[in-house]
Formats: sequence, C-alpha cells, structure tokens
Amino acid sequence: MDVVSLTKALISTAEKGANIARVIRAEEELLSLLVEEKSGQQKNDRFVNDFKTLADVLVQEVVRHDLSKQFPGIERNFHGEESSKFTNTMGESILVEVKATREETCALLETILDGNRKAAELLSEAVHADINTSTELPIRTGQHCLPVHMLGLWIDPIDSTAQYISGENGLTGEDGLTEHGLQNVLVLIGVYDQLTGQPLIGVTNQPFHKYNPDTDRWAGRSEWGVSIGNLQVNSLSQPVEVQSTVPRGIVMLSSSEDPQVEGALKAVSQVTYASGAGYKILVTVLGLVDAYVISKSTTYKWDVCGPHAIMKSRGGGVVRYSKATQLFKEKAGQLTESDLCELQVRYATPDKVNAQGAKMWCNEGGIIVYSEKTFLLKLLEKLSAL
Ligand code: 2IP
Ligand code: CA
Repeated sequence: MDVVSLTKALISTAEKGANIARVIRAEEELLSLLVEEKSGQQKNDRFVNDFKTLADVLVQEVVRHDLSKQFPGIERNFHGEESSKFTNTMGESILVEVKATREETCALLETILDGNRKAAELLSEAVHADINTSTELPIRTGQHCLPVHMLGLWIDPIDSTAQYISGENGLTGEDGLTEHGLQNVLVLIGVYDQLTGQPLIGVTNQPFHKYNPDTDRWAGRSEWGVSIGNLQVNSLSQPVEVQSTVPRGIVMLSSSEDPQVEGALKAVSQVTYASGAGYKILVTVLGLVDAYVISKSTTYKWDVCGPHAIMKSRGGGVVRYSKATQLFKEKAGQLTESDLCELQVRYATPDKVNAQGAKMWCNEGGIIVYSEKTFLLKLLEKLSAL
C-alpha cells in the first residue's frame, strides 16, 4: 500500500468526518437530536436514545467505509472508540454502516432514528458527500509502501464529545489556546505498526477551528504527519523550535490532574488547562505549549495514536508517565535515546493485562507529550521526586 495514497485518503476521510460533525451542529433537525434531553418517558423502544453515540459511530463507519473501498482488507485492522451495534429496549440490534448508495444508508438511518426521515436524509447526504481535499505531500508516489497486514488503525471519531454537545464558541487567547469550546473537538486517525506498536501516520482534523460570524459557518483545520524510518514529514512547515514565538516552558494539563503533580510542575514551568486529550496533544505538536502531562490512566490509544505520529515526525514523542518517572529515578536521570524509545506509548497491545472493555486500551499510568528531550528531562526530574 502506497504511503502517499494512504495518507491522502486518511486526510480526506477525516475531513468528511469533520464535515458530518459540522452538519450535525448546523442543521436544526440534527442539532435538536444532539442536545435533546431524554426523559424516562422518551426512552421507549427506540434505537437512538443517544444521538451523540450515533454521530460518533457514523463518523467512524464513514472512515472505515471510505478506506476499505480504496484499500480492500484494511477494515480488518480497524479499532475505534465506538461499537457500531445499536440495541433498543426490546433487545433488537442493528448495525450502523455505510451502504453502497445514499438511499440505502438513508433507509437504515431512518430505522435507527425512529422514522425521522428528514434527519436521515441530511445525515446520509453528508455521509455520501464527495470530499476531495487535494492535499499535496512532499513524498513521491510509489516510493514508500507498507503491506496492509502490517497496519493497524485507531480512530477517535469525535474527541471531546462534551464540548461538541455543549457547542460553545470558545475564547481563543493571544497564545492561540482555547480552554474549552467547539475548538477543542477533534477527529483523530492514527495508523500504527502491528508488530512494533509504533505510530506511523497520523491525521488530526479540528472541525471547528475558526468561526466566521458573517457566514455563521466554521472553518476546520487539518494536520498530518508520517513517521516511517527515515521518512519524517508533516504538514507543519517548520520544526517546533524555529516556529515557536511564545516563551518556552509551558505545560498543558487536564483540569482533573492530581494536585500534587500540578504543584510539582508549577515549580518548574507555567501550567495551562484545556479540554480534550486530542486538543492538548495537538497544541503541543503545534508548539503552542511545550508539553502535555497527564498522570492518570484516562486517555486511550484512540486519543493519542494519530497526534503521536505527527509529534514523532517532528522529533518529539509521547512517553508513558509512570514508567518514565520510575526509570528516571532508577537511572539517576541518565536516560539514553534507547530508553526514550523504549518508553514511548505503543498501540498494538494493551498496556495492562486482564483489563476489560474500553479500559483495556487506556494509556495505563498516564502519558507525557513533549517536543524536546531537554524539557522532558526537566519535567521528569521534578515528577520523579514525588
Ligand atoms: C475524552 C476527552 C476528554 C479527556 C479524556 C478523553 O475523549 O478528550 O476531554 O479528558 O481524556 O478520553 P480531559 O479533557 O480531562 O483531558 P471523548 O470525548 O472521546 O470521550
Ligand atoms: Ca476521546
């Protein structure tokens, strides 16, 4: 499978997913379903008591469908946050999938949406829309190929779902950061090596990057990166060090971070907060902050794989928090390149044996996303002393 064709396909399908996310918020019929509060009464035998999950599943299935059409067999290597099976209260099940034609997809969605024809039509139109992003990559077609069976894919169809539902146009500061709002929502796709578990290709699409009050429309932003052996390319024009105009030493945190960790970091850096795991990694990749630290096991493989690949193509990385602090202590701070490589988050196997369900794919013991090794070591010095 040609790396150029695969990356372009990932960029296009993520854009289609982002477009679906925008359509759902722009069309009254769909928006009312998204924000609808379900009373006990309404929870009858309908399939969709939870339209948010349908939106997630639909984006995931579009990505699966589009890629498998172009690269037959790739669908077997998919892992997404959502299960595509919906069950109603009568115990009947239905699979959400993209059918061959718009009409067939519409008919299926109508069943799931309890006969809401208008909503089914709007959604199926977005699902079957022709999206061509025509991104040019600085790689020659046919120069780099990967066998299909070697690849795995992680998708987070809509990261920061809470922000997506609340629908606020967040405030973006002079530092380019948005603490919470639609700007924090991301479609994330990551391709990894099934054998080594390393991230290879990543796409992040921010469907609601900038709001235009004149048109009442949102413009999105898409970034991509490829990190395969000597091939290290991405959509960002300059290395992080050159691009950054903000003072160095800013660490991004979740508002639910452990106060002890927070306190330790405040002693060596400036800290800032934002919603969305994907968003926090993206702003680190973009060089708006220098690191993202999360000591808890609350991020998942699908949150991290895509942006990790982009970060890797820029010379940075994502290490496991608890393992890194432990090794730093054991080796009295003398971490080698090979140690750093060993500490990177992997995507092919669970971090913890015996975990069940979604927990199986959490990043056990937290993560640290960094763009420069020296800054990572500075943080580890402080954190390993806790
Ligand atoms: C969530 C989402 C949350 C994040 C959590 C993710 O994914 O990105 O915002 O928590 O880690 O798993 P926080 O904002 O505290 O970092 P989803 O929205 O897809 O459930
Ligand atoms: Ca997520």
